[in-house]
Amino acid sequence: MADFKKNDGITEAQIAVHWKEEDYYYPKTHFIAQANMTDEKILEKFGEKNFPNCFKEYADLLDWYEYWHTTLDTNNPPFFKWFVGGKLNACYNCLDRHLDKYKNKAALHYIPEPEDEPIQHITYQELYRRVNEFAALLKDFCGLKAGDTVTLHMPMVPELPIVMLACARLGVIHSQVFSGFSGKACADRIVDAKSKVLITMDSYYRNGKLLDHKKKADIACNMAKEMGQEVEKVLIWQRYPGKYSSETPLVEGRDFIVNDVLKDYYHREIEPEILPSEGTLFLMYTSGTTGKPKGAQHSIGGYLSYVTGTSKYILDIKPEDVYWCMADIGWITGHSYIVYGPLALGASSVIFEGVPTYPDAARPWRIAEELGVNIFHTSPTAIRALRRLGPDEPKKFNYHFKLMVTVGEPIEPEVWKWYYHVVGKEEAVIIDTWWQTETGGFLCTTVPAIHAMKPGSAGPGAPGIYPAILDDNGNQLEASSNKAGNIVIRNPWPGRMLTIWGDDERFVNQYYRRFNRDPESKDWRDWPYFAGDAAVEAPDGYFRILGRIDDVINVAGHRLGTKELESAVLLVEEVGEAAVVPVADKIKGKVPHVFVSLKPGFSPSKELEEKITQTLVKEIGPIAKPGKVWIVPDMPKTRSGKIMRRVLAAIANKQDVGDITTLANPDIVKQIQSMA
Ligand code: 6R9
Repeated sequence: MADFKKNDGITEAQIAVHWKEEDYYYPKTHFIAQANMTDEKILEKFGEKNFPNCFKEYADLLDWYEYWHTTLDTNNPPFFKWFVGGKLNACYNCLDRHLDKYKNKAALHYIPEPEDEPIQHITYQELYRRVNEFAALLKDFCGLKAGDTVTLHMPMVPELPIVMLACARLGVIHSQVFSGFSGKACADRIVDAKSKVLITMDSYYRNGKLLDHKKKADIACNMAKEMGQEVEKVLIWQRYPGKYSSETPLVEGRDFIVNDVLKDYYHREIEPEILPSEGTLFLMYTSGTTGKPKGAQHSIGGYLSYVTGTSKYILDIKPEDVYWCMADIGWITGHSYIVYGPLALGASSVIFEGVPTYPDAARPWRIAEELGVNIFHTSPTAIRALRRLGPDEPKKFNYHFKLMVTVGEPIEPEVWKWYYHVVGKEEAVIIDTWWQTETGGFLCTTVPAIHAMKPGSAGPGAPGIYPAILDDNGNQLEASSNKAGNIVIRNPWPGRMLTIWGDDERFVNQYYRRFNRDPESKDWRDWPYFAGDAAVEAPDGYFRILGRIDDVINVAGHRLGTKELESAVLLVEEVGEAAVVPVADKIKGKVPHVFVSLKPGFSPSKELEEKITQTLVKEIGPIAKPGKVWIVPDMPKTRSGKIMRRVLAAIANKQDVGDITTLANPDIVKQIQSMA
């Protein structure tokens, strides 16, 4: 545990908080009249004196084969366990138990990108049947059983939740890799998860193009093999059943077309496995501060309780709602709030292929009108893009949202107001939900029928979540201090990951070492969860999130580790040193800027800049495309030789570089500035 790296802490810019507080907005009575949580008494149940039993409220929304004997086990902090002794199955809770009442109701509405392809409406009965068949295939054709891992590299198609739920039925741990990620990124995750099976699709649509996705599977398998992990079977779904739509040939003995193999499993039913609450449901990889992505390992009982409870009380989902979350299922938002939470409640959840602004910026509103969507969930990046490209489009469509969500990054009050007035037509409540891959579900948000909204501010802790702002020495900053600091969660909660897959030490170091008061303590109060975000608490107890304090760049709501990007840039032969810094961007929130110095004998050129860009796209994915590549004569460095990323970030963001007198080569700063 000695390798704990103290982060650079809160920057000066973050400490001084000078903004003007925004006005409050209030939920309309028609919303309050129908909401799932309107009674402040329920909220009071989540008060600190009822911890941890308050979370029984969420767990009781599920069906358990065996009830738990211990709500929260804190014997081995920070490895907290929830609902210990309880037995359940996540797939059973999302499907089987709804069949009596809802078998003919849509579980999923699938919207393919091409507008001339029909929307599919998949009932609970059909989803149940398809999940069972695929579970039979996983069991008998692949020999997978509870506790095994499998990697998915699937696009936004209904087959993705089908695969996830089939895994959950068997207790097989799924690890879905965002489809936009490269074959290399997929290989890293296959190796870390030790998966022997990869499930993918031949092709999918994005921005009007049918992309050959199977070719990434070949790259992933070849690279994984080089790293010592052999993928024995690749299961390939067809985007158009009956037709293989990829240029990439099948590999004999390894590759199988799911749509063909599945025929042997038609009409099969598989009993759901009876699994322990603290068993693992899935892995979700997220970028960390060192190069290697970390697999957030989520539990069955705690996670499912938490996402079901928050879907009910915060998203206000009811079975009769049409709920559309535009995130990709390859990110945590999609796992928690497209698949598991909504389906556990028997809702109708929309799955959307493509991007919100293609073929035009009216696309989301057309869909909302056609499907009667009444709950809408997206990110500030999407909202900014829709606002820029089609500011008046929402008015032309006849839809009515009761609730809208923003998640993934801080939202500027101006953008929030457009969302409220134009998209929400002043009818919808907005919740700004702050949380992370690691946390499973919402941490800060308003309860929509109870709390007033404040643009740009996430809100108080979610029910049963007690956040606090600590300075770098661990002292709590009072709400009235108007000072930014490290946001922590003072208590454990059921949605939090169990650990980092295969790396308990990194889990402790990353999230608990920073503010732990006593490593021997068994009292949860001594183990605040360190989120790695800077935030400020207003006097009303609302938290405003300012962004990451460590070196993770949040591009359009997706986290990229600077170290991962730098490692990729260093693959370019000419590059001697690389530093990647986040730069503010009007649309995406942040984009990476790449600074490189060249090896001797090479000189800067446009071609080389392009080569670096292409390498990042190839190694990581299009999401990593840099806003600018700066080929600099030298990096600003400390005397001990460390690259001063802070100075580079200030230059790229056109800010004051601050004190540079401690640099080994202060003159370089002016030279780099002159390149801006
Ligand atoms: C759910 C998700 C987590 C990081 C998080 C923070 C940023 C998320 C936010 C927000 C301001 C919000 N973040 N929601 N910042 N306001 N409502 O996005 O998970 O991909 O792991 O990212 O995103 O910086 O630490 P993940």
